[in-house]
Amino acid sequence: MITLHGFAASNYYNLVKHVLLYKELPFKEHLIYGGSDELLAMSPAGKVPVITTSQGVNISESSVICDYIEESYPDIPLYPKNSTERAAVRQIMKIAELYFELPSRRLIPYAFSGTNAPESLKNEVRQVLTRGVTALSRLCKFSPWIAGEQFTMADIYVYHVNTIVNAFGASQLNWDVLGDVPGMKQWNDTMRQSAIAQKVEVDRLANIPEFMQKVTAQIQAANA
Ligand SMILES: N[C@@H](CCC(=O)N[C@@H](CS)C(=O)NCC(=O)O)C(=O)O
Repeated sequence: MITLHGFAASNYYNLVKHVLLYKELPFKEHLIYGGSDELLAMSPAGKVPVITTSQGVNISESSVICDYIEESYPDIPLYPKNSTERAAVRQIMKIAELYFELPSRRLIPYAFSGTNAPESLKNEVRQVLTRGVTALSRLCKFSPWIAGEQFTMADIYVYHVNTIVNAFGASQLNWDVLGDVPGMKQWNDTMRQSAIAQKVEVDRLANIPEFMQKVTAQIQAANA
């Protein structure tokens, strides 16, 4: 059985969990936070999530884990059979990661410490997010799923990327980023209503108090 290591406040953790639940695979969850030797022993960059496969092999990096799960457990597929269509799905995922997720994450330290990000940083983040909005507006179909008729890995991936865009990019910049990608908000709402997304959200909310305690302790230690 797969073990999923990490914590439910992490959107990267949640997207892998969403994939496992969608594919109806049995798995165990092991609560672990960043910064521990135990995590470093499994995840070379010390990042969450990491999985331990049923063969006892550790794999980190969420998109790599998603591909591993798809290749090892193809019964409920999350990628199209056709390689060109698969590339289109992965292109959406990569663009969402580079131009939505990563710039939004740069604002997290300011949101957590309750300070205002410098205007220069906000401008940089705005520019990258604008590129993401333009690219995703060109690529996403929402007919009804993000890459077209088939529900794919990109639906799960971008849905969880969007939690970070909303929580940090949009809120810190006072900009409804998702609203600028035609069709994205409606699709995001549909995704949010799924039974799996609801379960993942319940677990996320349950983990937030403990996660925030860890974050606060880290901020205090850094300022001491
Ligand atoms: N590229 C990684 C990023 C994972 C990541 O940044 N995880 C965060 C939690 S959301 C983490 O482990 N943070 C702890 C740290 O950086 O020490 C992936 O796709 O899995």
